[in-house]
Amino acid sequence: APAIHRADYQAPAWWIDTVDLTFDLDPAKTRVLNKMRLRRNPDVAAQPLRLDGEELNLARVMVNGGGTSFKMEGNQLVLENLPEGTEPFDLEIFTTCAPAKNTQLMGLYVSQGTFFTQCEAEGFRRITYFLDRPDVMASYTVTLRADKALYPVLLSNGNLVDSGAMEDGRHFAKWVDPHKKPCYLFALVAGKLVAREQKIRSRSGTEHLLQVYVRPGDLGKTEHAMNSLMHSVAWDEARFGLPLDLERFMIVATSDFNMGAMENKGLNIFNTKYVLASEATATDTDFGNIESVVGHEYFHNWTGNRVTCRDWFQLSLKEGLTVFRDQEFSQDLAGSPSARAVKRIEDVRVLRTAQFPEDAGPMAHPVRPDSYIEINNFYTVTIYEKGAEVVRMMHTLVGREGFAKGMKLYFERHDGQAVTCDDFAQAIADANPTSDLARLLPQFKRWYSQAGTPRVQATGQYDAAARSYTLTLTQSCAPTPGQSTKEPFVIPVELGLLSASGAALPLQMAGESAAGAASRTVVLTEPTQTLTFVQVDAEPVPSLLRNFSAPVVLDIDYTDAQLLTLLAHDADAFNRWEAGQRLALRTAINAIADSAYATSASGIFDHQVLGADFVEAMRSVLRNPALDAAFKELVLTLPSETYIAEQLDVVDPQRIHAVREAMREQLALALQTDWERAWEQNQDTGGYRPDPVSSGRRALSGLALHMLCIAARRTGDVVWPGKAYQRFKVAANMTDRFNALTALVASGSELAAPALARFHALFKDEPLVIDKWFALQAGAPDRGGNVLPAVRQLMQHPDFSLKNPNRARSVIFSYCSANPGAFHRADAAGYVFWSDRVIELDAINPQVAARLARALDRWKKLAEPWRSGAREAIARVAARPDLSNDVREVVTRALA
Ligand code: B3K
Ligand code: ZN
Repeated sequence: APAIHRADYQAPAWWIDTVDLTFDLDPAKTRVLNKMRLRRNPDVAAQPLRLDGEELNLARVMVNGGGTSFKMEGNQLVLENLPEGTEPFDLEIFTTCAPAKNTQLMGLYVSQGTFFTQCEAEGFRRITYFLDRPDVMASYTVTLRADKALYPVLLSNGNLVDSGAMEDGRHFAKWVDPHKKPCYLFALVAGKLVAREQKIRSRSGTEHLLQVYVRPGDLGKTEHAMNSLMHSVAWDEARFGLPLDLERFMIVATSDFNMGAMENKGLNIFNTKYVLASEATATDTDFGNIESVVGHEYFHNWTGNRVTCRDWFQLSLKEGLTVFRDQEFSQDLAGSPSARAVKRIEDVRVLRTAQFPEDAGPMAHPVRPDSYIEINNFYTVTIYEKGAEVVRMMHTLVGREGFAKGMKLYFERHDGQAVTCDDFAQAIADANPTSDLARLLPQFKRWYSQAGTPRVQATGQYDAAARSYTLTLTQSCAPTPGQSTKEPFVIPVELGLLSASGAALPLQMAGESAAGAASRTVVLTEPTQTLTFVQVDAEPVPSLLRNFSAPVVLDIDYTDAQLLTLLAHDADAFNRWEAGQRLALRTAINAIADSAYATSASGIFDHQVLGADFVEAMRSVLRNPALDAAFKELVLTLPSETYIAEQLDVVDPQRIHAVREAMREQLALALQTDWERAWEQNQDTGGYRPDPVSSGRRALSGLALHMLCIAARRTGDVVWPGKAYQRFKVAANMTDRFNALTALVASGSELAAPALARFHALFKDEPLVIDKWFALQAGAPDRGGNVLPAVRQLMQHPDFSLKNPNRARSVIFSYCSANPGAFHRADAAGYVFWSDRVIELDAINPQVAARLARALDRWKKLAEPWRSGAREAIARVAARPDLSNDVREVVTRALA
């Protein structure tokens, strides 16, 4: 397939004003009658009407009630003899499709006997012929007809205006959406479902009905999703003045879904993973994810639906902004400054372990890409998470109030329109005319056009005689595919200075008459900038990029002593955590590179590499009564193998794994009594609540138990594995139960096998829990190459199915994308397995296959023999003549 270029954008030659769809739903053959009112766009040169369609059987085309000539060109239905002039006319198209055969889960499909749709990005064309592009916005009327016994619930976007019985046991429902929308926001659902309902009243006094639809047995697991939805509605109104604009807002859960959820107007469709939760079946992380995904989809109602994207290159217009909004929502709900910092650290961890590698690999692309072959490949961490960081920087540059004003102006200007990232940035800047953003807007927008992660190098120079401290900050950005040189970015750097003993120093810069606050934001715009601080009594410790104020890599040569000062004293919680991560990362990198540290023949790295200072600093954090448990858990967790690998030019995944495991074991042994205390002090009292404080306590006690089981493996202790097994058996909630199970599995305890068997027996009727059971085993630490055979075994398990995306992800992705120590085998068997699965999945579901294909993105960094093995496996996939566009694009770019 040819690449599509952003620069080639042209407005549509035709507008579709109204769409009246009638569905006769049948799994084998669904009939779709599509009556549209169209007119020529007078601003565009006359041309034939080209409607997109895929895997449709065309039965009839009529114009103004009569026959018409048409032809097919590839997947397009082309009509040349349409009425002249700009008067609207009627076009009627009758097609059929086969939802039961739809394994791609795009368009109309059947999941467990219920009909669902997924139209973003280009799934509507699999339902009917249409102008399947987001800048064509129409008013929809939808009539659903189906067997009443099999499909008692019939849902579509908007308001239910009519319903009733038909002959032969069938019934119908008619829905009218009061808002114009692009077709990617169309949805229908039909099946046996039940709903939790909640009436709410908005600030302005209007009543709304909220509904969460699930399969009958799941109603008891919908309370948290409903609470999250109510919080979302209230938050958007309170923080941005954006009310719910529908009488009825529905969420429907399905267990067969390609991603997390979808923001269809008034009818969000969700993966069950992001709806269903009970304390017995869902972890604290699941509860947190449900809150943020429910929020995310709800917030799209304004950022995405009321104002949508002009074309798919603008995807981050809605996704980056909506991720920023859901991150702020979760922080606001978390409440305390410490809980906010924990959420920020978690978000940055995702950015740095997933987006930074993407930005440095073959799929690197700007937040607003210039071209793509398959748009589904561009629902990426760059569009979403880096896009959110770009919005966050705007927020930093104009301030919280200024940003709210900017949002207001954005909706005043663009409500009901399909617009661009430029339009958004312009609105935020125009609402804040004296801000740095307004002053620097063209340069700021390089964040949209230039790919790659900028690096900021910082060096400090203290002049004792002048009592001044000079900080030199130099930015650079490596080439990315198609972009060999980069212009400087606008980089907000929030910073402060600490005395050697950790006191916050008031900041006074050269030329200023008095000292100001102890933290401020400096905006970098030049390749190199120098900042001079005066009235500084002794060499300070700089704390830079506080709260991760820009998505960059900060290179700075801290001494260990400086990092220990920051870890113990920085006023910024993010940088306290960051200092601990830098210390651990430095130790890991040195140990990996040091040939004096050999690994044994069986791959064990048996050396003490953590220094006493680091161990004692970790002990102080663990013992510090002023710190929250959630924060301690983050500080005591070593940087991931993926993050360590990103810091290296040549990657030996086995050595990284072995070194990190050794560091963990050392930390487990050296802090044994403190882990015991952390375990004891953070036991649950009272009922389960997934709030930040109690979930933080569970996270820390879970880590402690894990560390105690790791220590036990070395000391031969049987008490802690026994306690873990006991906890596993009696735990009152899934978080504690799963943490205990993880500790047994990850420490290689003999009790792991009986615990896994028991866990399966307990939860055999809970698919989302069985996903965890699969994922834990496929993600287990490798012992002598045992994980790959175990994964092959898991694929033979009666509960395994490649067709269910959650299940495929729980086994195959957990192994290929989340278990580097087991996946990167010297004999390349992991890579061969990967290539087989990519090919196999591609025939079923190209979107899921293309995600899996990304697992080897960073193959060029691998040392031999991994590098050659990986290249061969990718080439093996690429050699297939019958690949989808999705997988073809990924492997072609990987080999380029
Ligand atoms: N907008 C959808 C993602 C659709 C992905 C299509 N391949 C979910 C979201 O971001 O909210
Ligand atoms: Zn989204």
